[in-house]
Amino acid sequence: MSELPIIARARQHSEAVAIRAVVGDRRYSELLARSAAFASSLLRGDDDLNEGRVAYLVPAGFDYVLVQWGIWRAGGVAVPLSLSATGPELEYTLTDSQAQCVVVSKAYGDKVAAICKRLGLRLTIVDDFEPTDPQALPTIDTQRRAMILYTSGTTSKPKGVVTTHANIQAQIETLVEAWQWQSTDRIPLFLPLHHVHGIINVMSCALWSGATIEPFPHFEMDAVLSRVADDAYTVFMAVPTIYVKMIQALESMSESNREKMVAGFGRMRLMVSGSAALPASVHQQWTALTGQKLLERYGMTEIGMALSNPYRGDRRPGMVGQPLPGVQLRLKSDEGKVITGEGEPGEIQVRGPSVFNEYWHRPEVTAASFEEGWFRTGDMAVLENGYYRIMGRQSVDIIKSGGYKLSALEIEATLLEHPAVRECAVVGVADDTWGEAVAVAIVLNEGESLEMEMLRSWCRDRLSTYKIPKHLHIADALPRNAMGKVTKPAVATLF
Ligand code: MLC
Ligand code: AMP
Repeated sequence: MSELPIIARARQHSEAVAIRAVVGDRRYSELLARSAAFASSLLRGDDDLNEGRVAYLVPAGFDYVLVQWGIWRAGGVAVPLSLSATGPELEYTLTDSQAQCVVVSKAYGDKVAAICKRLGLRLTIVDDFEPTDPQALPTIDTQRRAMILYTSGTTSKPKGVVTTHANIQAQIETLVEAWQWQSTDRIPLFLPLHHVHGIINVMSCALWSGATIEPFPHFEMDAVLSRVADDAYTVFMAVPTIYVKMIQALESMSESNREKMVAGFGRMRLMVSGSAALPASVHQQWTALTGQKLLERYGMTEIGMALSNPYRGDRRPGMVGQPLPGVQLRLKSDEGKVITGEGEPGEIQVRGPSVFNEYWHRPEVTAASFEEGWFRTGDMAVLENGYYRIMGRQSVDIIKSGGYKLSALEIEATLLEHPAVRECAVVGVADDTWGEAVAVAIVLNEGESLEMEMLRSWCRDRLSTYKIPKHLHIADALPRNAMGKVTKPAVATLF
């Protein structure tokens, strides 16, 4: 019986340590056994979940992997939820994905219990799961749907990006080859596990390779830096904000501490930055501090990783390199011409086995996002001396903050529910730490007043922290063009 590729790979290194944690090391053999048992418990006597969606709210660690693999081995579609999501955000994802059940770690039970009750969803606590007699697991074709990741964009609410097992395999294999993943690798995992950066680039590439993951519930700077000083890692992957924060921390600590950490970074075989533009100045500062040349790459939920600086060769600050193995990429000009030369900007379009299947139950949106079989990323780039450089995005309504993609429209729709707000316009403004920070210009209802702190505390139950505006401007009117449409570039100048 053929098995899912990631499971078959795990059997090849079953005695290696998969997850290293304070509570004890866990081997691949344990992941294989526990995920099979968990799959049986999800099946509850059925033969196959037949692509039923199973959502889960579990922090990084052994349980996260066993739940994800268990869902896959039972024939389900994995829908990872954000640990920092608010109640309304969780409810939206559970409803939109038509999840049939939710798996949580005990610590997160309270966060979802009431929602599950209201929506009539079965709630399973992974900590309480007791293996029963394992049942036969279904054979899963790799063309079947495997995962739905929610991503914000030019629609008000996030869309579910569906990938098949074959898509995921392609997204992993290209990175394992290009960045020479090895079974001896050790990597910290502190990025959120509802996005590709954490799920594919860090967790799945490591597990595919028989490497060891050291999980953190979120980015705990002091703990991570102290492990770096211990030489705990060979590979490190983070978003630019994390490099900015680490530079600030290293520069403000005592010289003797700094030396230990810098030496730990210097000895790693690979350090990668991605998910947002890495300013050339940060790239250079990092090299000056640690001697490491960061490898910058470019990717997207819908396509996995597409462009990368070379593992061996010239890693150029400000550039994202060349297409990864198996990725076909072209630039299309505003006039609809395929660009063949250097120096002319165009939209990045991507084709190949790593490109997603569809937006969940949105066939028109899926169709509109492809052109002649190429996925339209909405990102602009230019080829310069053989390397691609990202120039920005076509839509002003997409903001990248701390590596998270945010929709200005989604934030505006929420803020419009505030009783004092008559009109509002959300924009991203340049920020040294966050890349972009969320800023909002608001026109108030008559007689109302609003201050930053009042707005922020009102937002806390409704929006994840990183979506909450950092800047507020109260305006008499929003700048509009001759057609009466709000002009966002003009709004941005208000901050
Ligand atoms: C948090 N804060 C922000 C903020 N996020 N302020 C402005 N903008 C933001 N985006 C504030 C909080 O309100 C709080 O303020 C303080 O910062 C600390 O909050 P925190 O949540 O504890 O922050 P921290 O843990 O430091 O988080 C920073 C981070 C995190 C960079 C570690 O944002 C992160 O994990 N980002 C990674 C996202 C990611 O993986 N993206 C990949 C998507 S996939 P106060 O006042 O309360 O102290 C993709 C494809 C690809 O993009 O190519 O990879
Ligand atoms: P997401 O939808 O969260 O997967 O975010 C994908 C988006 O992140 C891309 O469409 C780009 O806009 C942005 N992105 C990813 N990597 C880079 C990079 N190296 N430089 C600039 N932007 C990037």
